[in-house]
Amino acid sequence: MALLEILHFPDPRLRKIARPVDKVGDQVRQTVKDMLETMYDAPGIGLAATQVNIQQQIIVMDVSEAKDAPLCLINPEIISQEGDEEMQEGCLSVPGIFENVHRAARIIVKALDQNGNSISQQAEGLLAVCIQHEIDHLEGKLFVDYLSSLKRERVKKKLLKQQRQEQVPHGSASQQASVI
Ligand code: GNR
Ligand code: NI
Repeated sequence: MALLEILHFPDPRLRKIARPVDKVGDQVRQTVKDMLETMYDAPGIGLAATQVNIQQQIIVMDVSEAKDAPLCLINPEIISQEGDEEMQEGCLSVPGIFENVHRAARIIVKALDQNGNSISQQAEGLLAVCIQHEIDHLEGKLFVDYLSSLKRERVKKKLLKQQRQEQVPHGSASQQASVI
């Protein structure tokens, strides 16, 4: 088991396109395990392989209250969608930012499960939102792409500032030294 590092916007690696998994073997199953562990630890309700710098079409989710219903979709494909729903979204790759996004209200997604079996999953509500959010990640897309370019630039500035401050935290030895 291993915790994986989650990339943060505007890291260009979040824009890479994931390739389909051609064989669901032990390596893919290990990736799924590590992704679930990373998602629960974060904590988040979903995680796409792109967010942990793996360019394979793998997503994991758990939208249950008790966090006891892990779901994994490999090579997911939305085969039908209807309706429109607006929900406030957040993203582990865009920490601290929450904005409303419109998405299809009900979807049917086709995918492979952890055993390589073909499955078809119907979803609505939070699960439908989450699946669409995760599939976007596999295509190099982030929820901030649905915001106005002005808002997105503000988010980018805020996160870059946060990331600079994490590199040189307040009260660190280097800063204290400069005061003396
Ligand atoms: O943890 C998450 N919460 C969330 C809330 C509303 C809509 C989508 C999400 S997904 C997010 C985890 C994440 O970043 N997945 O890619
Ligand atoms: Ni996300």
